[in-house]
Amino acid sequence: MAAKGLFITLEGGEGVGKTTGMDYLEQYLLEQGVDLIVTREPGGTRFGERVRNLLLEVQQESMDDMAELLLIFAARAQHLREVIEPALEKGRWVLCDRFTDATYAYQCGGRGIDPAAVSLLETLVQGALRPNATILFDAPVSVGMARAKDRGELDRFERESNNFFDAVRENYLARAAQDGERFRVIDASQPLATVKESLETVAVQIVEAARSRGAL
Ligand code: T5A
Repeated sequence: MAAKGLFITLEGGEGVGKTTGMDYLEQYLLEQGVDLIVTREPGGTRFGERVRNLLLEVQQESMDDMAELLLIFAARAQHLREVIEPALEKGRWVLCDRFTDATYAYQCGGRGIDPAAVSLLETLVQGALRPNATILFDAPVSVGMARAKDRGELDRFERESNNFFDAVRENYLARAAQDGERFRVIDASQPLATVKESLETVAVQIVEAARSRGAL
């Protein structure tokens, strides 16, 4: 049976440079001969992209925090069954822009939902599947928000307060500190060239580890 692929997630607050970093990482891994797919959350399927629109669009009526959480996991269930799990089974690597660490950071850190509720849904929807490696792009909230604002109209999350985003960042950093084996933290406040260098160091480590385990 073919070896299972690697599941790599990119995380971080608003506008920190995940999408830019993803393009760079994808290019690097392709050059190393990795067979991969790139996807994102919320989204990644037709159903998930519709849920994404619901979650990100600015609405007249407020969205209940639990409704938001369940929508995120509904999109995730579809994404796992339709895209992520089949790719991993075929031995392909999956690069995903945000995954369940974002739910802990935003819905628990930001919204104040009990992490036990997220943990229950995580087990229900994902079973034992967790990312093999997670790259956390970390920058002060003011840096990420300035980049996001430069890009134009802010979405429903981007309109949250600085306190909300400080709590998101703290939650991410605490999770990274608890699981140093899975997380690699990159200082995303640096100029793009420096961020790319850090990303390359991380990518080399991931590829070498995969080669030494015979997974590549
Ligand atoms: N969400 C998601 C939850 O609440 N719970 C969940 O479980 C999940 C999965 C998704 C939203 O959903 C929420 C979180 C989010 O609010 P998103 O589009 O994935 O939205 O998240 P965003 O952070 O909004 O993604 P962005 O595309 O806005 O930000 P990126 O990808 O981090 O940043 P990027 O690469 O687009 O860069 C932003 C700008 O900065 C420049 C880029 O050129 C770009 O213009 N830039 C730099 N400039 C200077 N120096 C650098 N080092 C730079 N790096 C990038």
